[in-house]
Amino acid sequence: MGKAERLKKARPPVQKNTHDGRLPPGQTLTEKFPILHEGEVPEYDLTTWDFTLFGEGATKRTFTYNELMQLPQTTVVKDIHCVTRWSRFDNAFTGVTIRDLLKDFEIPEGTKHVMIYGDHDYDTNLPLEDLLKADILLAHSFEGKPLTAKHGYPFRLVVPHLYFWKSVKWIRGIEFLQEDRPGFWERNGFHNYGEVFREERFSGEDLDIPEDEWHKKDFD
Ligand SMILES: Nc1nc2c(c(=O)[nH]1)N[C@H]1C(S)=C(S)[C@@H](COP(=O)(O)O)O[C@H]1N2
Ligand SMILES: [Mo]
Repeated sequence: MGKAERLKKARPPVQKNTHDGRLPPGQTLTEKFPILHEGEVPEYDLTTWDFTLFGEGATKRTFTYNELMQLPQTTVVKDIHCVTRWSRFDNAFTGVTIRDLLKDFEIPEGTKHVMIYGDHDYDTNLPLEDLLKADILLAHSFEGKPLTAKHGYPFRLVVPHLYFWKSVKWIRGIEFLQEDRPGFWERNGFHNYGEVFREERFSGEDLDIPEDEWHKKDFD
């Protein structure tokens, strides 16, 4: 059974205190930081690591690790929400805002969506408008320290208003798309957009995820 199918079959959690509307529906608060991903944690040599902006009609632009670190640095403090029902408040991520990253990059005319790519072979789609929100970050640090390997070192995307599967770890590039296309989880039963307060968990039939799904995972 696929992940979406398994989660859909389970009982919904009893709704508890929603922290004055701050906790999205169906979520449980945790102070730990669960670790979730498909496949192995990649290892990198930062002298060969790179990050690429590309797409139809775009002039491809590649950044080294040092080039990204020299761009203006921003810290955002945000709540994050995983589709497996954990939420964590007040997470301080530091890095480069997508707005700063794209300052000298010409986004191809007609771009409405982007595909975000991460190792190993992970991808997820976003509307361009969402990517360009002021708080969207290419993050290298969490709570003032470099991201751990399991949380996405050296860089991950942070998209706080959508479920956390959109926040690609081990990010390697962004493709500018003329036509929307589903990414990995979007092809596997999850919602194309994933807004947390509207509970956009699945595509198609809207059922529930067990409260304890994420307790089975690793965390730090
Ligand atoms: N490259 C990559 N990024 C990924 C994933 C993945 O499998 N591969 N999983 C996503 C999912 S489903 C979640 S919930 C978050 C988890 O991030 P965390 O482990 O730092 O909590 O990473 C997202 N980013
Ligand atoms: Mo997830």
